[in-house]
Amino acid sequence: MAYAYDDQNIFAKILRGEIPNKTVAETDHTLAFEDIRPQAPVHVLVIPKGPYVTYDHFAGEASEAEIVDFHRVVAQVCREMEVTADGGPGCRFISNAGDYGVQEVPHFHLHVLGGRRLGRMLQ
Ligand code: IU
Repeated sequence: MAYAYDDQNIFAKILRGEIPNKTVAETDHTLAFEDIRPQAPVHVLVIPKGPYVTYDHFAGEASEAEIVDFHRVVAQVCREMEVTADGGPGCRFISNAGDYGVQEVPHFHLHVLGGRRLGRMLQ
């Protein structure tokens, strides 16, 4: 079954400029902005501008330019927020997908969480 994209989701509205956001970084293909309910001192969401529902949807169907750009923005966000693990304190990347992943917003987004020591998630 193919992914169906709902263009009324909240991140689609943010991308269309219908809802404000606190932008951290923006390129032609990618937007990074602060999460409205931060779970850590640094909590940035990185989203592609294209209509992708989950990480696997994006990774499978986006162009190489979109995929490379997205990941470069992730790296830029980590540098700007000073959460790289390269001599810095480190961070966590999370992307929830679908029902079992408890995804709230059906537009692919990567959470970048940092600024405090996070609890262990996977045993
Ligand atoms: P999830 O991975 O889909 O479960 O997380 C969605 C995130 O989007 C969550 O952390 C919310 O706080 C965040 N968010 C937001 O930043 N702005 C919004 O208007 C809404 C949700 I709705």
